[in-house]
Order: sequence, then structure tokens, then C-alpha cells
Amino acid sequence: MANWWKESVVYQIYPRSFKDSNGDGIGDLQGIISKLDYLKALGIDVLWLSPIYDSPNDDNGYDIRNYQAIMQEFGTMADFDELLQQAHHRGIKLVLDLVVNHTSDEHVWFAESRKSKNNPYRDYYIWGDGKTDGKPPNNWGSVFSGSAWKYDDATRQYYLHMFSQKQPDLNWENPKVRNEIYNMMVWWLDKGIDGFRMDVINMISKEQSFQDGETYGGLYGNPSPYIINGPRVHEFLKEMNQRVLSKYDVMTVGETPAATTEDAQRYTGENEHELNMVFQFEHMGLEAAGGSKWTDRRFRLTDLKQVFTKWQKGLEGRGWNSLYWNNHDQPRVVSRFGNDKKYWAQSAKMLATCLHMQQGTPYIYQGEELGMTNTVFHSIDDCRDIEAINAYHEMTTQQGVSPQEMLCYINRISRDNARTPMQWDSSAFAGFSTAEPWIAVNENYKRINAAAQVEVEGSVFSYYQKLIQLRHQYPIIVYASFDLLLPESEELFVFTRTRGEQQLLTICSFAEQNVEYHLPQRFADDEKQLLIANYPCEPCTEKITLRPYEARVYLHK
Ligand code: TEU
Ligand code: CA
Repeated sequence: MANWWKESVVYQIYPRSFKDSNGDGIGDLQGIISKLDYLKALGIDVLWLSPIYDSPNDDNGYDIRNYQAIMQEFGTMADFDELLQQAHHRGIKLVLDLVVNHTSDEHVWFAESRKSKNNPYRDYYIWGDGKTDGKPPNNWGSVFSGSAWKYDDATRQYYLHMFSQKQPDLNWENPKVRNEIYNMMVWWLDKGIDGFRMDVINMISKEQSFQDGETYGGLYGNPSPYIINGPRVHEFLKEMNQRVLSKYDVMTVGETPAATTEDAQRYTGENEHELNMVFQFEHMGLEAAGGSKWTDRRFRLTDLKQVFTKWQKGLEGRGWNSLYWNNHDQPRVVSRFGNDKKYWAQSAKMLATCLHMQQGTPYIYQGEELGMTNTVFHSIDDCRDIEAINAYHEMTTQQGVSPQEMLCYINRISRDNARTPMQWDSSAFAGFSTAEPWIAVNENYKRINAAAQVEVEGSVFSYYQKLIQLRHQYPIIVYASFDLLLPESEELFVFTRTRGEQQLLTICSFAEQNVEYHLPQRFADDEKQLLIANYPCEPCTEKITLRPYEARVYLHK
């Protein structure tokens, strides 16, 4: 079935780092409004904003104090209404982040909950007695290091926090909690927003035994089997859909770490009435070792292709994929899967081609359309992210990792790589702000910035523009089925998309030297049309030589 969100391209904004309008070094809503024309020129259909709600910012807004108020640093509700109106005026839809696995510990619900065991809000959160030896209820580790339980003096019990201590997990078993959340969602939807990206939505249902997890020799137990895709998650999402989402023409995308294609079929199947699509993590985990992201492993192309193919085939006709390389939690794609030095522009464009020619809804993360790269963290003091800072301290003091080694991992994989200010031009602070930003600007901003690329032929920005146009122009890019060619190649990622008589051939080289390739028979004639390429191409017949990180897309009618 055709749906607008299948034909859309989404652009993610991390408001803190996008554009500062009032010179305090922090991005804000008026800053976003001032760049709507830039986004319109890029051609995207939907904007997703990372959290803009009132928050003490322990985790940059993913710790919400009040779901129905705007973070002071970002502006006011009037600014938000203006942003929504201005976006809609340009034909751009607006999607907000829904963070309902947890709240801030400063949310009024938690302030009440912690007061006494018989407080009406006590069961809004997950409380447990410690063990007799002064240890927490179980051995679970938090995603942000340390135990997932925090002792609270007032009632001498522990509360569960899968993320920071300032992000207590909500108790979805309690129907009152679910009602509060549904009412809040309705309030935003009635304002006219166009959907939600749902933060760790596959963690909301916890297995109620709260038993210890496997430690694998580490400091803490792994809670995943008891909290990921938990026993009631589909029941809760069906309820949310029935009570709220089904009443609006909106899009939903659930963030679902560790979800398999079978899970995703259940979350996104058309007859399931849960979500439209999910963010899967398999391609983001290819360099992880022993469950830890803090490594210096490099990915193998055959693994990457296998993961993408599994998801393309797994959801074909049975759900819908989201396509992403980047978001606010991941390092920059050109540094991670390309070469951000010698083949910077070529590899940025090749990676974009590889993703945008697949089936699913593509997401572009701010700055990706400029080929923004990882930054350099000279010391832990340059980092702002609670995840990296906590991991640095835990691993260097308790796990025998040297500070130099840890800093090397942080440079490679930390989330702050995505969070440096958007590079608008070559002026001071990259045109992001007139004041020192909350996190340092990437040192390469004089070379890599929007002013140097908008309306510049051959730029990474204009290449993204073209990819978006192609998707809007050719339904085959949206709807055709996917097939991988050359599964064994460690150099080329080649795939077809087929729809009736039409076929699309995407050829991407991940190699740093020339690679010869023989076109499939059908494309060896001259009736094919070159839709896009990142190098100048002569007309060709059967054999082609691909240059480093070359990408080409041919259409055969
Ligand atoms: O992320 C959840 C999540 O599991 C990961 O993306 C996580 O941040 C990463 O794997 C750590 O290595 C979501 C948000 O996207 C993230 O920014 C928040 O910090 C987190 O939830 C808590 O709300
Ligand atoms: Ca500001």
C-alpha cells in the first residue's frame, strides 16, 4: 500500500547543535526556523527533532522533566508553534521524539514517587528492595556504566534506570502510566505534529522476575533478555496504536536496539497495527566486540552486505525499513565506512548512494549532507556525552584499559562525533553561533561547510539533493524489490532493484584502488540510463573499471 511516509526522506535535527539564534552557544528553535529554507532546498519531506522538551540535560534532553513544555534554552512554546507553522508552510512535516521508557528524575511524577512507598505515584516507576548484603536488587548494568539500580534514601529502596541515574525507567505495567503517556501524545498530535520517533520503544516491557543477567566475566549482568522486546511490548504498542495513533495520519518510527527481522515484522507489519518502521542496529554493531562498542575493530564489507540484504529481504512485503547511516548516537559515516581524508567527497557520495538506493525510508542526519566527519578529542575534557565520560572512568579505573587506548576508541566511535556544531560557513564557530559553543566545532569547518557546497556543482550537498530528487521522481526506488549481487566481494557492493520490467542497478566500490566489474547482461547494452554517479562516466558496454569509492546507478526500462 502507498503511504506518504514510504515516499518521504527524513532529516534529523539535533537542536542543541544545529543553529544558535541568540548567541548563547546553544542551538535553538529560532535557529531551526532560520534554516528551513536550506532544508527546503535540500528537498527533504520530514523533519525529526531530537527532544526539545524541558529537561535538566543530563542526557541532552533524553531526560524529560516536563513533556508539555519547551526547554528554556531552546525557546518557548510560541517558538515551537511558529516552527511547526513555518515548516508546514514549506510543505515539510514535523516529527517529534517520544521518550517514554524513562523520564528525568526531576519529573514531578518521580519527585512524588520517591517520597513514600504509598505515594499515588509510587508505581509509576520500578522500585525494588536491595539484597541483604547491601547490594542492589539484581546485577544488571546500565547502558551508561555502573549498576542499573540507584539507592534512594527516603524509602530505602532502589529504582531502576537503564540509562543514567537521572533517567528512572517508567513502569509500563501500570495502566495509569500508559494513560498519562497516551494523553500527552494526543496533546501534541492535536497541535498538528506529523508523528513520533520513539526512543528505545522496545525496552518498555520488562520481564517481571528481575533476575540476574549473564556477566560474561564483566562487572555487571546483561539485562537484555529481560528488557528488550519484553513480554508485553506488542500488547502495549497495539494499545497505543488503537487509542492514539490510529486516529491520526502520522508516521512512527521506533528505535529498537537488538531487534531481529522477525521482531521488526511484528512491529511494522501492516496488519499488526503497531508502528510504521523501526531503526534496527545490526549494521551499527558490526565493529562491536564482546557486546562492547569500545573497540578499534573495522567492519568487513561482506558482513555489511549480509546485514543489509537480510533486512531488505526480511521486510519485503512484510513491514517497512528505515535506512540510516547516522544519527546523534553514531560516529560520522564518512569516517566510519568511508575515507574522510584522501577520498572524502567520493566516499561520502558513494555511501549515500548505497543507502538511498535501497528500499525503505531514508534518514539524513544533520551535516551528513555536507560530508561532515568525526572530530578530534584531545582529552576526555573535550567530551560532553555522559555515555563516553562514564565509560572512560569505569574502563580506565576498573577494567585495566589505559587512558590513551580509551581515548582512541572515543575518537572512533563516541556519540559526540555526531554532536559537534553544524558547519554553516567558514566564519568563527562555523557560523553556528557568535559565542563559544557548548561543544567545540570540528577543526575542519573552514573546508567542510554549507556555504562552500550549496549551489555548488559536484558538492556532497548537491549530490544528496539529486538522490532525494531521484527518489521523488522514480517509484522504482521506493517500491522495487532488492537483490544482492557478488555477495563474496570485499570490494564491491552491487545490487538490483526490480519492479515489473524495470530494473535498477547500483554499483558501489568500497575499495581504494581500481576494480574491474562486468555488468550483468541486461545492462551491457546501450539502452540503460545513468541516473547518478560520483565520477564523470563515459558511455560503457560490458566491462567497467571502478575508481576508488566510485558509485553508479543505471536504470534499464
Ligand atoms: O538510545 C538508546 C540506545 O540504546 C543507543 O542508541 C545508545 O545511545 C547507544 O547504543 C549507546 O552506545 C536512545 C537515544 O537515541 C539516546 O540518545 C539516549 O541517550 C538513550 O536512548 C536514552 O534515552
Ligand atoms: Ca541559543
